[in-house]
Amino acid sequence: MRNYNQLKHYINGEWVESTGSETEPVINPATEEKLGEISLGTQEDLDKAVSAAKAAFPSFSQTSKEERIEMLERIVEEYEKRKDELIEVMTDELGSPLTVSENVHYKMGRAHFAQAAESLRNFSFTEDRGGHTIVKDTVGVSGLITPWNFPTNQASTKIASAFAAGSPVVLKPAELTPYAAIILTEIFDAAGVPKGAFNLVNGSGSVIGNRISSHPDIDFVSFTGSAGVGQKIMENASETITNVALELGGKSPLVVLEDADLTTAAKSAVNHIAMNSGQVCSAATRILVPSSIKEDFEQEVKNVLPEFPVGDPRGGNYVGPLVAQKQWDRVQSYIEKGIEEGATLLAGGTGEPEGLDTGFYAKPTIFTDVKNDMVIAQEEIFGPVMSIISYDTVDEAIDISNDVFYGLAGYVIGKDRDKVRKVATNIRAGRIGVNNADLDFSAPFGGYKQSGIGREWGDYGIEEYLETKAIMGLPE
Ligand code: TAP
Repeated sequence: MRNYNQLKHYINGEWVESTGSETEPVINPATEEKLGEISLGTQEDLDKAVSAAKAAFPSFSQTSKEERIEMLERIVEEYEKRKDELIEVMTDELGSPLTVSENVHYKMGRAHFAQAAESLRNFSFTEDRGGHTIVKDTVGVSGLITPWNFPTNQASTKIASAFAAGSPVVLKPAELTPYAAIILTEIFDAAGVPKGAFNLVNGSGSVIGNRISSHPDIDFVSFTGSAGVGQKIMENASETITNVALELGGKSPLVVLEDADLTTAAKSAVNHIAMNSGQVCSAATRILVPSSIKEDFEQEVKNVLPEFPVGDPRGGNYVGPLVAQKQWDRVQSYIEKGIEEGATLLAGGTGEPEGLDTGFYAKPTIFTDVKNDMVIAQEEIFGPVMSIISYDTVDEAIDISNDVFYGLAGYVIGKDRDKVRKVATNIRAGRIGVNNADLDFSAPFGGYKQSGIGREWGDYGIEEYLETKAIMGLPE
């Protein structure tokens, strides 16, 4: 078993002691046992990390495209060497089932570095437009703040894009799941990322996160997490007119069309709330079903539910615990709210699943007869809770899909090409999945409305870390 204690921060190419003495325990959500501790960094630690990144900027931003592609490829090689540990750490700190740790968390983290190298190959940093030349310049020093639900993926997509653009970074991962980022740091070190180009400071959102979003030497802040914190980050960044990218979650619809294969649709719907215990920003949590087939769909959901067993993430189950007691309490309060609001409980409910008293396990919960204005249909629960909402016409399904503050993702399952196309093109969201289409890491990821600002992944992700300069009269 890996020794999880790492009380140092990584600044200017080396592991350094924290200037503070406070530490925070990291808890395994499946066993409720302490995995280890991290240091709660101070403002002084963060300021040192920013100074290191600032000092690295002139040389790192001037590295050639080829040098950066080679660096990203070395990162992929080192990442692959740490496969077993990355899988273990996802299971230990997040409670992710081993298969999900491998097939989702490990693979997504790797994919972003490989994709950034690939996107960079075809990326042009200059464009001659006759009268003038457009130059894409590195934005400067980037501050990255990541959440706990996809520790490898969320950090990797930001870091890969920043490195591709030549931007030195300072990363603050979530306190609940800091160890994946610690392994990533070791990977960058082994891959020869230049001194100061990558810096890691562990600590709280209120101290380190807050300082990142208001630091005068940070030129760009990329944040993934809750809408409330996103708003604070924007406020802080506005003092120095610092650019921000925000990925703030969603309340995504899955529109099941009348001619859909019901077993496929039911499995897909349940998978959305089961995968990662429903702690997924782009999960479909509002399942829109034609009134004419609602009862058949409900029955099919009940039939497929046992295919998603809840329990020990090391015991061959598909649904592990929630990340922490706080998240468990939050999910319970939403389930209570749904019952109070008059939705019909089709499966699950409050409390722990039978026999799972230790660990933060919640019951996969299916509500039906949900009205779109209920709290459980409007707010992001971030747990294994589904709301089935019925509709009569495709236009109504589109209206319901869009009647929410969020706009991160949308999904449609059905056979009629015209109806599928109509739903896919009319949902106001940044990413649409048709008939369980595979993920494509070169496609942009990000939200409309209160789901955020900006796009990550692939060439769109790289653009985030660039400024646009127009030069008139540039000599040949
Ligand atoms: P947040 O509080 O938003 O945490 C996300 C990150 O922001 C963490 O690294 C956090 O640090 C940091 N942070 C907290 N306060 C900050 C501040 N004032 N300034 C700068 N950074 C700050 O998310 P949470 O409490 O973990 O989860 C709450 C809810 O947010 C969830 O239930 C879910 O609805 C939503 N959420 C959405 C996403 C995605 S992918 N969109 C991801 C996670 C959560 P520390 O936590 O270490 O203090």
